[in-house]
Amino acid sequence: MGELVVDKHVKYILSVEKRKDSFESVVLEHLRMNGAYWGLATLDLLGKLDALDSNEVIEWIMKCQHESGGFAGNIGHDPHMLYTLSAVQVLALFDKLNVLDADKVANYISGLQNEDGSFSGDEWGEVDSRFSYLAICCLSILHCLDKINMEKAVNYIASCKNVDGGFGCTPGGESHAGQIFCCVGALAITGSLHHVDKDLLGWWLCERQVKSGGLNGRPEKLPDVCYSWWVLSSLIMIDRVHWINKDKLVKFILNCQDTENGGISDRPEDAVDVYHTYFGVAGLSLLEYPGLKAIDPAHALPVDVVNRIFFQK
Ligand code: GRG
Ligand code: ZN
Repeated sequence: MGELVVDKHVKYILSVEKRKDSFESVVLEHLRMNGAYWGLATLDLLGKLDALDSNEVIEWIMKCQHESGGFAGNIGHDPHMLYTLSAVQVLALFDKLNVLDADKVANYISGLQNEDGSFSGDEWGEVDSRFSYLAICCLSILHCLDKINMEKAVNYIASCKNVDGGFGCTPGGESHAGQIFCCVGALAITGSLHHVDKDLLGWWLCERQVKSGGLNGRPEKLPDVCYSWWVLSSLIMIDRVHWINKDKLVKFILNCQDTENGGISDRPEDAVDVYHTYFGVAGLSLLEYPGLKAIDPAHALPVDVVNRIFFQK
């Protein structure tokens, strides 16, 4: 079996960061804040965050902030909860949370909580349990969880639970591994994991492993490297990670590498992208692959960064 080609992946991430006018960058322009988080978190897990000029990144991030306190995906775009969390996560990676007015960001987020405890993603109002996670994770990093109605927020997430033990995007919505990560992550951060039926959900999650060793996001679907994150992080948070075959999953992820030019794809032989590179490396970190920083399954940040946030002044 091949090994993780660390230097190639570092080179790949740095080259995408520089290629701001490439096809991929143009298509993903509105998502750049997300891309920054995926790319920089990958570099940090690989121990190479210092390969990049942090001042330039931080300056650009602050230009994406709106009067409302929320962040956009790029300069001149509209703010959204998704980009707001990515911006806060990248600043946390660089140990630069102090450049933020935390209350201002927290007010933007708390303003998106609805009467039933759910959250909208932006001013247009779409509701999804994903947004509950984004809000709770972001406020947790900013030490501002007291700005929302936590009891209602937790009850809303619990109302998205299904009879199969999984969670959907709204009450009654089909269980999907991505949505399960969001709901379990938010419940973990708020100390509310008693709402999860760990054995039932653990069983549903470990059934996501297919013959090739990879994980899918729901029954009958193809395996995909990103579910190494969505499924595995959830299994870890409910203490059931030993229910899957770790060695086979490591092999599946390593098989999705472009060993020549770097980067990881969704499944073997497909084209690589930054998103799957991040979730592949993050998955390997959860699997304790040697040489990688450990990652926190709930906050989706390296453990040393999370420790700095919560145990250091
Ligand atoms: C900080 C890690 C982190 C996340 C932020 C946005 C978010 C919170 C979480 C998204 C969770 C989610 C819904 C992930 C699923 C993404 C995905 C691969 C969707 C594809 O769904 P389908 O139905 O694909 O197109 P399948 O695999 O089911 O065929
Ligand atoms: Zn994927």
